[in-house]
Amino acid sequence: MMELDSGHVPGQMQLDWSNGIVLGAGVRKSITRLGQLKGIFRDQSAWELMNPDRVVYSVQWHEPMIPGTEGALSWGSTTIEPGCVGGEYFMTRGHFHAKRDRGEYYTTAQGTGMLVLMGEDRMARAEAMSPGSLHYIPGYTAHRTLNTGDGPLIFWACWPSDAGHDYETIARHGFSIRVMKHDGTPEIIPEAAMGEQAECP
Ligand code: M6P
Ligand code: ZN
Repeated sequence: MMELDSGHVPGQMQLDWSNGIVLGAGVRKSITRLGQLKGIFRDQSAWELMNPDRVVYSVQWHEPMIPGTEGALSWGSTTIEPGCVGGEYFMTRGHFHAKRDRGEYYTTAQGTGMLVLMGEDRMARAEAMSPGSLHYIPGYTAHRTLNTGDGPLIFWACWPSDAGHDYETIARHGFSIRVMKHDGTPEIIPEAAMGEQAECP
């Protein structure tokens, strides 16, 4: 079968919708473990005590065109495992798009979570995620997802293939709000108001 420059083999793709699985030729996959998330969680000493090999989230995606192709779209799922670090839920690294004006859609397939959105002015808000919830992420908006449930959080995403990921800005400045586990439920706390946090129950 013909192979495009992107490595994608044209052909029928299939989804296992509720489990976030992409089936077909040329599916890409990545796994992010705790050890790769230095500086993401607020409580560094709690993070250091945990197993660095523990999987926090995995992504699988279908990218039919060469990454960077203007006008092309990519499609994929993210599965965030349940867990927390120093009272903070397992979450994605989070990013702005390198091409800042590019937007993105998320929709939840399984589990419960929060989508944290933050503009370049650092104004932030969070949207609750549950099966069927649909989330539009406008351009110029950083986004990060957290699993607030006891099972996996699985959501689908569709993004422009030329959006790119700017992780550097988040690595330097973080998000302006955090979502903490407080008495078993999520609580949104401005970074500026964070005090000492309790250990995960
Ligand atoms: C979604 C999309 C992907 C992203 C992934 C994990 O599936 O937004 O582009 O890579 O979530 O998020 P992050 O890249 O911030 O770790
Ligand atoms: Zn994105």
